[in-house]
Amino acid sequence: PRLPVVIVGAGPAGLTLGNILRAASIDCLVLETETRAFIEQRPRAGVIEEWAVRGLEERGLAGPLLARAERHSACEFRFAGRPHRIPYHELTGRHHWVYPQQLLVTDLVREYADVRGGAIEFEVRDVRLHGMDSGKPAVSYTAGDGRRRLVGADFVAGCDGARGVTRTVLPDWAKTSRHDYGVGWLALLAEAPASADCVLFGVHPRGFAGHMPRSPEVTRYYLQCPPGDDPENWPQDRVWAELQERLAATGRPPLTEGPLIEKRVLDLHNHVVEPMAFGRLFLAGDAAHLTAPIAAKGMNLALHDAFLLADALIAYLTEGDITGLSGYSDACLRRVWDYQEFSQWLSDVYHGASSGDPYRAGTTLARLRRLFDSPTAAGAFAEQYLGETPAG
Ligand code: RFL
Repeated sequence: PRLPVVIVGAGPAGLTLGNILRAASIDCLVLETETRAFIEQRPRAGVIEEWAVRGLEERGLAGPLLARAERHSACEFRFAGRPHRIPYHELTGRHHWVYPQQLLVTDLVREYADVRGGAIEFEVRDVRLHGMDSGKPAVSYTAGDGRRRLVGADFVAGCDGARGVTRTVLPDWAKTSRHDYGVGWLALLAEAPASADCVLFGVHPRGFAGHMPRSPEVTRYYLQCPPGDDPENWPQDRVWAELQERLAATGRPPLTEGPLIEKRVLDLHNHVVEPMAFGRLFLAGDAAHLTAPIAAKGMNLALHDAFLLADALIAYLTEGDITGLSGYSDACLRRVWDYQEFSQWLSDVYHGASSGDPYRAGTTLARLRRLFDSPTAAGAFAEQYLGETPAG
């Protein structure tokens, strides 16, 4: 069999792409290593930028999100025991939408497979790409029934995330740029309601701490820790004591504690693959660029790529217009690099005070003062935080 598009990976990038292609009556097949139940329950991101929500809405993919997501208007830094609110909606007219990634994935799978009649295979193994720079590109994989299959595909979308395989067929001349922050974050999910009406960033000499509301029952927290630290070093009491201390601020109540239902250490690093395309292969999302959760950008970039790739594939497959595909990598990478730069800036703000380097601590303090005292600086921050940048 031969298909116009095979999509490897059923994350936000792959499923968004599949949905848009199906709406244009383009046949595709999504291949996913995990089960449907697993991807519908995998908790990760939670923040979606307003332009991305608009993009989903324009493509008929935001129904449940618009009904259930919370809109946030501000974030708050906590520094030297004091709260500093950045009212980003007042500054830019834009919001952040809080909607757990697993709910978005659930909505997208349902729409793709159950409503738009898209083909999807779960629990596949050993996906391999063949002849991406030839006239006969194909994908082979072991299906759930154990049989090896070979599918011809005019185009392959590599949407298989940071640990995927599609990226590995890029030729030697493709460039991977890496940045290691040298910092670990203990990523936590607490069965507890949020402790504030917004995202909190604790910049503290003991290390960064973050509070990210997810749902009425669950809140994500982050605690800076040494890279490679063992989550077992962080029993419940220690976690809450550190969070309470790093996020304390006068006039604000203590955090609402609850059982920790996820506890894992992330070593913060980023990478960017350039170009994001090779022959008939087009990468999208984390498969092409990993962004540590510092600025909550990864899922947004995955959606941005998926919108551009879908439009480009539709233009080519329905009208023979190649311009979108030719410009795809450059168009994605503008926003990717813009967000990389912001993540680096924000990482310095988060981690400078605890770096042990008095020079970095001094420049961090200067950045924070500017952010708190200058409406112009706060406005520029808000623009980048919300992704409303000229790069888009
Ligand atoms: P995904 O979501 O990783 O999906 C890839 C899919 O491909 C499957 N797969 C394969 N399938 C077939 N063959 C193979 N060989 C395969 N290898 C893998 C995987 O099972 C999976 O289903 O990539 P995608 O679609 O590019 O989406 C990217 C986002 O998931 C990611 O950027 C975000 O989760 C990052 N992120 C955040 N992003 C935000 O925008 N806002 C946030 O608040 C935010 N918080 C986070 C995050 C990531 C986190 N972790 C766990 C790294 C918080 C955390 C803790």
